[in-house]
Amino acid sequence: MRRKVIAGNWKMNKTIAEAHAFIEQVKERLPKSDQVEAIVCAPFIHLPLLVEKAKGTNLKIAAQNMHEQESGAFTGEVSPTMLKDIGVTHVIIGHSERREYFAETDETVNKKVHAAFKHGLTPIVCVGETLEQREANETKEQVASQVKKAIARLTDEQVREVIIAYEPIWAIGTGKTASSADANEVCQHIRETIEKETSANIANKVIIQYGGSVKPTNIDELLAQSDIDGALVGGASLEAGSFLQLVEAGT
Ligand code: G2H
Repeated sequence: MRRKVIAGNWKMNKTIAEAHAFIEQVKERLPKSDQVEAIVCAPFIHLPLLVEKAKGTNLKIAAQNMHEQESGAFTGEVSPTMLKDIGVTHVIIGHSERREYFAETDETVNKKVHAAFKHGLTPIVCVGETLEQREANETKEQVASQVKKAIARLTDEQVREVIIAYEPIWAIGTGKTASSADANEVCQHIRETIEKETSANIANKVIIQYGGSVKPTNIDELLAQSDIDGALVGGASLEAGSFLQLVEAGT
């Protein structure tokens, strides 16, 4: 039985005061269940505060991106060494917004996934198809290709720890969600792809999230699917009450 993993992706939102208010409201009210893992993926500047405030709670704190190198002349970037140093546990890699606006490729995603493991961070790897690809019936092919390239040259033990977030690009922030059956079909295909690259034993342990306009009103149906083990949530994770409802749905 796989645990459920609910991750809130704040994207480029919140001031320090807002981040502070959120964590104060959330930390005491998180469900005490080992069946669900709650993660907040915040902008870099909020990470030290959130890590500090989340101490002693079940809440994990994640970055939304990182550079693949440990240090050096990369102006404006943040390294895995720095994230590990401040107590971050997870990092989103290859979100479609990074791929679209910051030229991230399957190759950079793979480098970052390796760097994450090297530094003891758990990668949440995002994959998903565009509307054009969906309409051309290329969803499974596209997603399988992204998954294979993301996990290339990892050990089986590392693949088992990867979290995959399936986010159809046309469903992100648009209010459109893939039907839970459609989302599950793609998540199943991701698991089969991982099985072919590793083994059934490993593939059955990998956490696969769905993302794209998830909210308290549709999360139950998504989590009830056989191969959806959680959610990566943007808009609906920004407000503490809504985030708590989403986490509660995983219990
Ligand atoms: C997809 C998701 C979070 P939203 O990007 O990663 O955002 O829930 O706002 O569609």
